[in-house]
Amino acid sequence: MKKLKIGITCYPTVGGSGVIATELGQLLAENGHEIHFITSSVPFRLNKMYPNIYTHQVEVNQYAVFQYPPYDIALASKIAEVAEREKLDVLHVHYAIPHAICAILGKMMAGTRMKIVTTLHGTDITVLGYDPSLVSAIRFGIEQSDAVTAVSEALVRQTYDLIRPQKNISTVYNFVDERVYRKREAGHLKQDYGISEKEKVLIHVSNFRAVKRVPDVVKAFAKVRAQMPAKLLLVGDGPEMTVVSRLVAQFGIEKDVLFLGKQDRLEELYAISDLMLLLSEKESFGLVALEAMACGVPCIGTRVGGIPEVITDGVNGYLCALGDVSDVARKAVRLLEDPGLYAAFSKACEKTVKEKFYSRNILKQYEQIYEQTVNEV
Ligand code: GMT
Repeated sequence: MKKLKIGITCYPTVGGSGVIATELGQLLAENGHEIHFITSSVPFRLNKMYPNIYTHQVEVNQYAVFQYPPYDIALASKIAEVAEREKLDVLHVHYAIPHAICAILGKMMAGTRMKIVTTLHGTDITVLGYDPSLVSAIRFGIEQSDAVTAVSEALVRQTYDLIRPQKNISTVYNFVDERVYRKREAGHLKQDYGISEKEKVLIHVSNFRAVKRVPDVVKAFAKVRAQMPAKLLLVGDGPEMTVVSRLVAQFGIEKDVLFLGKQDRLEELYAISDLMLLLSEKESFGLVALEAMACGVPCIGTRVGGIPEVITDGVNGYLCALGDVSDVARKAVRLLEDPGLYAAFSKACEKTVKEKFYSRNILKQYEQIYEQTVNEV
């Protein structure tokens, strides 16, 4: 395939959409494409030097006349500047609002033939899609993009239901870098955290927003803890943290719940974990579940959004109804008490990642989409 000049816009701070955009940029660069990140800061997962990756920072100035800083206009202007100067073939924007709109505006300002690919990640549809003041803008962004993808079949369906765009949306699943997320020796970390060998380790990773239902994670864990020695690792931070820490105190399980805050090297935490809990009420994909599975850690998730496309119930993990913490605990104990069943699930997790979400295959799908749009008149 012809090597392309590809711009990438995403939210560069913590979050699954930013992670996918950055990992994709790195894989594309390794495949010989020239990558230009156009973002408000350097993406947090961009931690290796590539001679063919460039970053362009969007500067948002605050003037007294503005009630709100004009990020959208600044981004569109930066897109126009980079598209024109670097002669970008494609701009791939992650998250519809405002990125798809800014891409369209930037392209018009630059007057180039650059193609726009938009990837929908989840809350840009499942939360913002309920806001009547945004629906037309989201629909416009989707319909004016040259190609649109979503990270699960469920998200494609929800987009048609909520936004009703006249546009083909294809599913391109998320992926992980298998060189980082793989089964590895735990080393001393479990001991360093003061967790004994006989204790099982459950893990939850999120941005602690209400949709993640972290209180359900704590409730399910309390039930597991009543039946076996176990610890819960809570990784991440966000608005629900106060509620969650109060609940932990209320259950009297402070000694067994470790609040680790935001962490970079998740693969090391998965190496000491036995089970991931993802009990969200909205989840278009659940990238953290895939990361854990790539490390051989099965996941219990809610039967919500795209989670059932990642977890196959009874094969590589379990699915439960939203809020049914008793069922979560029952299934967790069943899995953790049966070494044969656990080994089979853990192996199935690795197989799923290699077969259904293999990064090279996902990369190829994006490359085909770019090539197709570039060749369209
Ligand atoms: O989970 C979040 O709240 C962050 C959000 C984001 O925009 O980064 O994550 C969304 O995109 C991820 C990457 O595609 C998906 O794995 C998450 O499931 C999705 N979150 C939701 O749908 C709530």
